[in-house]
Amino acid sequence: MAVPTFYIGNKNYSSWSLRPWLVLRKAQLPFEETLIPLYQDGTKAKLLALSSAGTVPVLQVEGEMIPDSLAISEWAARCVPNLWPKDPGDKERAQALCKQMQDDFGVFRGTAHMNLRRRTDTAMPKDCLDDAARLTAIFEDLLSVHDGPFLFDDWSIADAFATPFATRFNTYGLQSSLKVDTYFSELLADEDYLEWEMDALAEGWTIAAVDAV
Ligand SMILES: N[C@@H](CCC(=O)N[C@@H](CS)C(=O)NCC(=O)O)C(=O)O
Repeated sequence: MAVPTFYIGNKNYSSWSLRPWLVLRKAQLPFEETLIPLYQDGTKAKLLALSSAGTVPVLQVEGEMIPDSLAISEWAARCVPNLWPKDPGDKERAQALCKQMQDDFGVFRGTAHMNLRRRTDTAMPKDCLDDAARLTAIFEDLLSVHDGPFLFDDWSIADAFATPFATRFNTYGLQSSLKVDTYFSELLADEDYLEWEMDALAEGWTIAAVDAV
């Protein structure tokens, strides 16, 4: 099989790209990375040439284009074992949580954008903080019933999906509980994440509206 090509957005800003990138790394599946800088002249045409969704990430496997971060993660989980929790109930809960992390928490995601370079103590609006608190309450519950250090004990795709949220707590100086803070520290000390972050810090592209938050 030819090495898959993985199309991603800017590492500083593209939370959707970070998630399956971490999954592919943990799966130790080889891939060639192609980065498409977002929101520049010609970006949308390049994205639409990859898939009708017109977004990144997209994984090209042989002739097949797989758009969507969760679909790419599911593809990786079909290739190698143990990317989802072993316990069937936990696996279902992890899959549902990933879907929720994709679709829900829109106020938090849309206000406190992922922006790895940035550190700010700008006060975030109450609805954003409430949305963030709703998410951390879910993490707190999971961390209370498992032994850690991850949401379902061993690292799983759910932790890849939680990682962009952890970065937002750093960027915007948000508070959470000791248990959730410890979990976020674990995610942000991960060697694959740190490699992604190093690349992000070296990028020259900026998205003014996101940097202005
Ligand atoms: N549901 C998709 C969402 C992907 C998405 O919204 N990607 C953003 C990048 S972070 C994008 O490509 N935006 C460019 C655009 O919409 O023009 C997924 O999970 O992969």
